Amino acid sequence: MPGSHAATTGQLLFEFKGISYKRTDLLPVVSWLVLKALRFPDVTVPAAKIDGDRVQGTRAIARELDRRQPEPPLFPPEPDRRRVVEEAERFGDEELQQRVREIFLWSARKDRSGLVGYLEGGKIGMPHAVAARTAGPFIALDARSRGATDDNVRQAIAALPEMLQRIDGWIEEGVLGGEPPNAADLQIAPSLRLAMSLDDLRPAIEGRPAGRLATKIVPHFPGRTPTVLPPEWLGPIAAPER
Ligand SMILES: N[C@@H](CCC(=O)N[C@@H](CS)C(=O)NCC(=O)O)C(=O)O
Repeated sequence: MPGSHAATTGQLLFEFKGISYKRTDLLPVVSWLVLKALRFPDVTVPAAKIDGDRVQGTRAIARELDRRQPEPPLFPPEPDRRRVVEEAERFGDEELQQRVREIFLWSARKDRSGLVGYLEGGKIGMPHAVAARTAGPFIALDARSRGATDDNVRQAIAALPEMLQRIDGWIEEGVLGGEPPNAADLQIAPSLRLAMSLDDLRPAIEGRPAGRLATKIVPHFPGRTPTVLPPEWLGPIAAPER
């Protein structure tokens, strides 16, 4: 769906290469069945059919697009610099993306009032308001299957300061935030933007280099979730008292 951070990375990768694509929007959980029916090996998006080949996962898509169309490159040519960008990309995929997913799914399950916004522009075969109103069981199932438990979400929030520090550090070192962006920029920015769509997390992100980079790469990210997390969980990202 339009508010999926991983799917946004998929789109950014095609757009970066200037390769046209047709987007199919799928609601969470329904997507599992559709992807299985289309014979994709896994049940996650982005999942792309490129000239008939099935390529699934943000990192696999980045490499496949680079292989098919080397210019503009998604990775620096020097092996040492490429290694660092690949590590930042891996962190974005395996750590940041999942932590943000846990916090988002937990929050969306608690308060579905903002859910309709994450469908903005999506063609899902039914009115968005109806999808949002009936999303409860789907969000609950998704949250359970993706480990959005109280414990995991508390840990995810506690891990945020270090993750943001790491991203700011990479920006300072020039690993991220260069012009043009690289695969790690395109991987990390949508996860930060999804995090910033949560009123609970935005204040901790928007004013720092990580937040500015995310907004530059993804100027508009759909959806907004009101404050819903227990205040005592937010201690690790609370603004220091003046
Ligand atoms: N880390 C992988 C997986 C992406 C992923 O988990 N995507 C989510 C959407 S953000 C998904 O397909 N979820 C299916 C579901 O949980 O229902 C990647 O970057 O491609």
